[in-house]
Amino acid sequence: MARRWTNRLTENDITPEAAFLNRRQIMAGALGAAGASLMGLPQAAHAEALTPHPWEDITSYNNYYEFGTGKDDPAQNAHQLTTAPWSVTIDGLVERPGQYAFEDILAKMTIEERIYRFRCVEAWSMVVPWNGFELADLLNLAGVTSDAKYVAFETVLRPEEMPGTRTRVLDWPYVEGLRLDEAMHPLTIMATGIYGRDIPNQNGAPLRLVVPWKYGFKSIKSVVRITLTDKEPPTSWNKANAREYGFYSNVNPEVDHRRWSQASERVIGGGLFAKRQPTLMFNGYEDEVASLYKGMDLTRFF
Ligand SMILES: Nc1nc2c(c(=O)[nH]1)N[C@H]1C(S)=C(S)[C@@H](COP(=O)(O)O)O[C@H]1N2
Ligand SMILES: [Mo]
Repeated sequence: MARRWTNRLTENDITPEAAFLNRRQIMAGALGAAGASLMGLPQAAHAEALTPHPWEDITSYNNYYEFGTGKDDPAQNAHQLTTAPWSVTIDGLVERPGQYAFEDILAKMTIEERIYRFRCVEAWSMVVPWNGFELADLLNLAGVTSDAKYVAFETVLRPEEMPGTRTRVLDWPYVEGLRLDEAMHPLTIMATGIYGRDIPNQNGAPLRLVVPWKYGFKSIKSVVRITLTDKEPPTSWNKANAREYGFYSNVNPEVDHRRWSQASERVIGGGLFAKRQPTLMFNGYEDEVASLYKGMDLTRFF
């Protein structure tokens, strides 16, 4: 199995949210765009020290269609979701199938901070300081059997709490899937927090998948079921439009969406810092994950 992944950034490198906001204000007041780049803000997309987006951006510009298709609908509506008690059913090709209570899972997991690039298929991006644990640790808790090849995920479906599910914009519940080696990769996490606080409902409380080298829609929210299978599982956006959304959906600047280019992305935040930046192969995680796809035609398996 994949080696444990070590965060390049340490706790000491994390910009406290307040300090970050403060610096942004200071710079917005004192400097023009040229000044900003002189100050060493990441112009090159390969900059190692990723500066997380403010809490406000991360929690007010969302995609969570169960609460509506507008970017601000989730922040308006997701408070209706009951997130406690919560449990995750882990079943299929596992040694210990069952309903795992969220608290029992948390008690056994090590929560880490992971500052990841996040790239939506709609060609916008942010940097998010997630808190969470490696999905591999959760799967090992249930004991994956040797015939398992894929992992299927399902979001909670509660029409009475989720106004968007009363329309047929997608085939509910929202479902996603990974190949087992992708799921076991140390970059793949289940997030339970942002900026050290509990993850807000609009971002997928109480726990959601985060796969940083894939388009954002793979990172399924508010997970209630994880099923190990030997067949590639159906995924919501592929079911909705198979020509536009493949199973893999790895971030790839060279494979365009049928209706737009994926070569660059709009960085959320606007104002002085509004800019497009080049999109990176595997969203900047090429060194870590390219080996998973060795020999695969990434145009065909998009
Ligand atoms: N259940 C569910 N999960 C979902 C979505 C959704 O509509 N429903 N949207 C996806 C998309 S398109 C993106 S870009 C990310 C957005 O995550 P964020 O709102 O935390 O930034 O969630 C993904 N997970
Ligand atoms: Mo997305």
